[in-house]
Amino acid sequence: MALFLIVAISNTDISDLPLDFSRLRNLSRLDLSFTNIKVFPPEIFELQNLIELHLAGTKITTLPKELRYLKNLRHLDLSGSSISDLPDELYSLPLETLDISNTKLETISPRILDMNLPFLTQEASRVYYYSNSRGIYIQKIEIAELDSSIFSRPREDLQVFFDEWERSKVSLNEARVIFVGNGLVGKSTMIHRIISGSYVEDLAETRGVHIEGWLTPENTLVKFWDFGGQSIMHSTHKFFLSQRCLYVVVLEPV
Ligand SMILES: Nc1nc2c(ncn2[C@@H]2O[C@H](COP(=O)(O)OP(=O)(O)OP(=O)(O)O)[C@@H](O)[C@H]2O)c(=O)[nH]1
Ligand SMILES: [Mg+2]
Repeated sequence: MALFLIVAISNTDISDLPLDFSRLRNLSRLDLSFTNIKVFPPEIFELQNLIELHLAGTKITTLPKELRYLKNLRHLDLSGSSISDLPDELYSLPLETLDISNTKLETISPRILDMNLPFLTQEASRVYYYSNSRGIYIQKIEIAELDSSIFSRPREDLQVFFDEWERSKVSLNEARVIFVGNGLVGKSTMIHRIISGSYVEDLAETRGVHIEGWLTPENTLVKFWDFGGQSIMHSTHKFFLSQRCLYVVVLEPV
């Protein structure tokens, strides 16, 4: 007989779980939202049948690596909590919903893309268990190291962004040169001229962003980021603008 055990002690003053709490081996849903809990209770790791865990509005700042023991966890609600970092172990859980809305993270790992879940900006229903709301809820999220509105971009843009972002964290003998400007002003032609040394007419219109590498005689890899200039692309540019790169704004061909 399947036994579903649910414990909801949300909105209470508790700050720890009782020691023998871990004996509730069949617990499937645990709601500790808006309690005074400040540290992730280690008793939870024993609850290997846990499917849904709510820690919304708690003062928990970090999730321990032991999170990986919760092999059946499908729904994790961290909304409005004090969480500042997500451990890599989180990304190997079989999560169907992750709610990190209203949180302030210092950074976020590109591994969040491995979860293969859509990013959702609406408010989450608090009853994930009965709903089919698969996704990562990111309403009002703030991430210190990046502009969180990047998550509204298509997945391919996100992958390019995160790949480059990761690479920029290690010291590479590399430079980044970003070409922006309206359509048909000669951005791609100029890049082609620098790389090949020749002027070629009528290159194809650039769609999205095209990255081309050029190894200088000094052995520095210069990466040219060539943005499509159609106005529809302009809203994408800001996600790729960062410090430590050279910008070339192309105005018109002569
Ligand atoms: N006269 C003149 N034409 C140029 C020059 N550079 C490029 N062109 C021509 O202008 C057109 C557009 O050049 P592209 O390099 O594709 O322009 P782009 O800015 O990359 O355009 P998008 O990819 O649509 O954003 C092509 O027909 C080029 O041959 C230039 O210096 N002088
Ligand atoms: Mg172009």
